[in-house]
Amino acid sequence: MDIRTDTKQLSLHRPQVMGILNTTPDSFSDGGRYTHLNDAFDRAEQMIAAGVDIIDIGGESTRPGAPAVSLADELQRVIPLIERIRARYPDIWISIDTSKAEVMRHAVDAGADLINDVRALQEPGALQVAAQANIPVCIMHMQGEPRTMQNSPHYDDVIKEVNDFFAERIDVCLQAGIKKHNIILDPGFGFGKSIEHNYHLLAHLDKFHHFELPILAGMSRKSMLFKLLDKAPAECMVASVTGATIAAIKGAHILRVHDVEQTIEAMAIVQMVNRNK
Ligand code: PT1
Repeated sequence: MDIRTDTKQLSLHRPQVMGILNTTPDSFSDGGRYTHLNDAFDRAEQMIAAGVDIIDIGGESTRPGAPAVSLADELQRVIPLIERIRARYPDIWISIDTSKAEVMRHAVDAGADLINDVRALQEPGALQVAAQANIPVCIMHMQGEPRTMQNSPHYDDVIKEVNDFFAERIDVCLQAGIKKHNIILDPGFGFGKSIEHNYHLLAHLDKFHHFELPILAGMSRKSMLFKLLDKAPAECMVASVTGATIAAIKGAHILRVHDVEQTIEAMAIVQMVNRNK
């Protein structure tokens, strides 16, 4: 299994690490736009030096309760950063984490190789932009909207409902002209799910392999880890690497993480175990 663009190819025979590069302004730092861009670029360089496979750039926070972001703000946060990374590192995979068709379009023009959409291309125009771009797209399951999704998540059967959602969205994507080999599936850890729902999904992650599509998993520093441990998100590195490791053992192909260096080490171990099966 692999993912491809016209100019790049990424083999998914060993788990691939997607490093999170957040560009949402930190309320504790009042550095200007330029400082912010420099800091984000420095972090991208660190991740590349560590051997990251994909850099995921997002300008809208989708954590529980996060507010919406305007199109202008989102573009201003992500586009200059994509351009700068692309100019300096032509070969690194760049992913754009957005739901807005306009952001997708500009990001692809600036050099993004993958569209990562937590709203699974359900916003106006997104399907068309993804089809036109002809690059891999990650479609994620979410119940509700980030602002309210954790209020009272409910499922009769979370595996079945995520499965049904994937089946329906794959159908819609194919009808819009997106190629099957460009679709990546993500169960959406933390998106309208209780702690129990999240661990049930992790325990049964292999139940999504029948689509024969790559699986992306993102648990890094999420409440399913830090609430369980009664810690702050930033103190959950070991738990995050453990979550990524379990997902990889259950066959996840791409792990979306903050702790790139540590997760790369863990994935080297997983790969050796897989090779000796
Ligand atoms: C994800 C993901 C994402 N997560 C993909 N993209 C976030 N494909 C952003 C919490 O419970 O899993 N897959 N883009 C971040 N979202 C969250 C959600 C962060 C929940 C934190 C929590 O703490």
